[in-house]
Amino acid sequence: MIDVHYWPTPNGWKVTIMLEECGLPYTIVPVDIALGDQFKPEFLRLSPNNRMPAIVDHEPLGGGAPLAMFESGAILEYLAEKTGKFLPREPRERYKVLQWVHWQMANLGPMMGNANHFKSYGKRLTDDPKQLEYGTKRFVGEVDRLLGVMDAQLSANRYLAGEDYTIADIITWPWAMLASRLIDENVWEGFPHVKRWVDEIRARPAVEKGFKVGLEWRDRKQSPEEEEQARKVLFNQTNESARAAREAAAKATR
Ligand SMILES: N[C@@H](CCC(=O)N[C@@H](CS)C(=O)NCC(=O)O)C(=O)O
Repeated sequence: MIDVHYWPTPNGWKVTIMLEECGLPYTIVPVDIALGDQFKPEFLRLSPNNRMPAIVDHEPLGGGAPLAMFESGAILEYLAEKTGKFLPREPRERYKVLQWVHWQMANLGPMMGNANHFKSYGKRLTDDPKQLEYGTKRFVGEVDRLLGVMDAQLSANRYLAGEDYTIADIITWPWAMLASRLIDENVWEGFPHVKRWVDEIRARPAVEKGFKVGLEWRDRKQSPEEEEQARKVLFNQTNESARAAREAAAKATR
């Protein structure tokens, strides 16, 4: 059994979709990132970067004690290795896939996250729209460029790494499919091949199932106090605050 420390966000969906695609049983452990669960001692022991997702595999590849892991890219690569699915073994084909996995982890995910920060969350953090202008332009511009890179690749290939569906698609889909919501509702007009790929993957039953895990938690209306708490937790993190959480975690385990 695999525990998935999870909240329904794009980085979380990567893992639930992969587990559904592989047919592996799993248990969800909710990490409410708005309430600060990512700083709890028991979670920091698994994920020292205080971000979800993280997993604990109780029957790990290679045997031995339960294996804990954070970072969605590492988790998907591990699950692919464990099941022999969605990542070819032959080196040339394997690295074709891994280069797109790393492309997503270093590019599309962080740029979309930052574009969303400036475009949506930013309004909750400042009353001065001028403060948001440069960041919005920079990150929305980068997302636009990255969608163009994907569109060119998908104009010549059914999937990101070629003709087969792989972890490169599973890891990229949860961010890419949000582009019309996070960036612009007409975004697909400029990227028809990405749109074709988004729709094709959306139709997979495992994707539908993985995407729905805990989705209702997102609709829960926050009280004004909870909103204030979420603002503090999510947007005021510093080395100081993270260190305080680490020290509290270390104390709790002594
Ligand atoms: N590179 C990490 C990113 C994980 C990440 O940013 N997770 C977000 C939610 S999508 C999170 O836990 N945020 C909590 C916070 O900002 O405090 C991964 O792919 O696993």
